[in-house]
Amino acid sequence: MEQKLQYIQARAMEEMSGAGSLEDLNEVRIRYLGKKGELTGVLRGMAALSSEERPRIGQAANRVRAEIEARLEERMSQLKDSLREKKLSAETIDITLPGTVFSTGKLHPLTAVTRQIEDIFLGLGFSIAEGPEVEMDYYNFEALNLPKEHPARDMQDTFFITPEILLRTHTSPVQVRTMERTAPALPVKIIAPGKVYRRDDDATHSPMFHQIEGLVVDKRITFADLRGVLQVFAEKMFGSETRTRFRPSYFPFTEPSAEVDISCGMCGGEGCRVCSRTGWLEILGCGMVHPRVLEMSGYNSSEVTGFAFGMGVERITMLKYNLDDMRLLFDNDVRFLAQF
Ligand code: 2NM
Repeated sequence: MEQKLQYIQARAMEEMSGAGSLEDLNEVRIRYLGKKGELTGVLRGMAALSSEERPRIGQAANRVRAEIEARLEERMSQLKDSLREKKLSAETIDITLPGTVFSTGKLHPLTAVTRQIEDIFLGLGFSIAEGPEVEMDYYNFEALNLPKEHPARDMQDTFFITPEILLRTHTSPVQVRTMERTAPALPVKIIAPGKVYRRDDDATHSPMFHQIEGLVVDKRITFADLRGVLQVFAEKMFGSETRTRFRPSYFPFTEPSAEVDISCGMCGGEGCRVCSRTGWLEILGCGMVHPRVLEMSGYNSSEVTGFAFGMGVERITMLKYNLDDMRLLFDNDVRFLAQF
């Protein structure tokens, strides 16, 4: 009997080692430990043994059973591991294949140009100031030396909310608010970017457009400072070859005032279709802040001077990308926007 048990154990061990799959292993288990299995058969046969033999054989049979079960567990985890290995090595990933291409979108050209202008002036030590688009008549006109009966008020057709509240026609009210808040402290060195509104609508005018105005107020600020800052701006924005030209002009809030042209980047100043054969392109207006504007905002104009300038972001963008119709910037046609 004991010999038979040893023989069963030896064969069971050999067959478990030889099992090449979990299915094979399960068949071995059923063959030996199942209801009609070989070891089960031996245990049944124990009824015929004498009461002296029975405990000894019983113990031996249980030991064989335990050893088969232990080997069964071990072999099962071996087979599971090798199955997993096989699956993993079959799932090879070719890391040289191109990855999934995600469409990232891009900044609107007006946003890109605004940020570029901001970066240039931040680099020159300016801070960015913001203010309300719905503004009081006082900040938009009165404090800028534009009293109610002033003819220059017609230059900007205004959207009024009430007789005293309107949509700002320029970002100058932000400059005024900043001076009012800062005075008498010095210096003021800000740019004010943002939306402005005028009653205009054609190929070159939109009722809403974007402006960036700059303002420097300090002791001994001169027109030479203005020219230097705008020359640096022109070179950084349009290329280091760019020249500037200051033509006398008029704004109620500056004296003297000027309009600034840059040399045409298309023809280098020779004259072409882009610059209407003049060699120059107008980019902004500027001037020395009117003493009355400084005074109204709380500065002593006999001790303090300042310069200011203002540019249209749409105009700068159209020049930079050679666009002929401003409405392209507002249509939001992705076929146009995807080109930048
Ligand atoms: C321009 C042209 C000239 C300007 C003036 C001021 C302020 F608030 F200081 F008076 N802000 N911006 C100014 C001057 C704006 O835009 C064409």
